[in-house]
Amino acid sequence: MIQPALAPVGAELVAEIQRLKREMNAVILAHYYQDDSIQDQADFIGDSLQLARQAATTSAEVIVFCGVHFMAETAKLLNPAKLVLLPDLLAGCSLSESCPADRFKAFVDARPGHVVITYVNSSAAVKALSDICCTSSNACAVVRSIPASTPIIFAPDQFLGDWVSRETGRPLVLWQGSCEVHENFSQNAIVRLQGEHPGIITLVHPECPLAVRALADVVGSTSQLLDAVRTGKRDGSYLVVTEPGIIHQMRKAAPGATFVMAPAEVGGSQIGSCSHCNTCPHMRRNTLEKLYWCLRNRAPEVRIDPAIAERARLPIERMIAIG
Ligand code: CIZ
Repeated sequence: MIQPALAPVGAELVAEIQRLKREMNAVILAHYYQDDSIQDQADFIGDSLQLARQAATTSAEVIVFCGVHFMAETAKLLNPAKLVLLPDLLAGCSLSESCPADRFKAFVDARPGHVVITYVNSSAAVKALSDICCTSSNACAVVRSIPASTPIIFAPDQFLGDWVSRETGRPLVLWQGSCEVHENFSQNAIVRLQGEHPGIITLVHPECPLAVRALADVVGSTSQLLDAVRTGKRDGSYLVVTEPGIIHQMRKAAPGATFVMAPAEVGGSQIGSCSHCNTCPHMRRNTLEKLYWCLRNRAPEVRIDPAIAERARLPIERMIAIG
């Protein structure tokens, strides 16, 4: 199809997105790390576990996944017959890329007898090598579901794995992957901000290194951090140490509260911190305009090799069954 040169703008763009969505019986799922403007067009906003659950039960014919590639792949694995669209197919994930399937296979093969737990932030090919998946919301529950005598490989996030190991008291064999956003928050800047805002409540994602988690009042997944705001002080101050897209829903949950974004470290602590380097460049590849074109063109579509999909589905279904 030949695209007209320009997408509509402003209110017309939003109206067209909603019209196309209704016309094609599509559901728009958006992750908390998406731009505010995309979250506002979504039918469901959530973390990857909540969105996987939505994808597993939706009656819509088309799933438009506003997130990164592995999340849309999860939706496709759960809905092999449905059209699953991702506004920008290049919206990847540094964590997922830190665990290539061939190297992971060698790692697993070298450790027979281990149960393999894979964070959903991984490719379908890596999930296909796994026994069960987890998200940051349910990682501890998934680890606890494995008999205490069984050794566990946990991949790909070393920092999430370290947190889960400390929370559950279970030793885990960790793949040494990491998320380029979460591993880079500035410890010095967090300490400085805590000093400047006495009483501020520090919310930290478990993909952050131990030294940053040690500064937290609450460590949890995006939905758990959002819950901490929902149930916390309505007029409190919160220091948010995860991708700042989540702040859009936090502000809606507690309009009277103050939210301070933690900055990233640039060039080592001697050089300083950057308040713009904490957004995920991959998540932010999706834009409202690309969402419009993807509905309009019914593309780009997420596809998975059927042989890989067959093996990758089971670990996700096992995770969803754990709840
Ligand atoms: O699991 C997810 O959705 C991610 C990437 C973060 C979180 O904690 O929700």
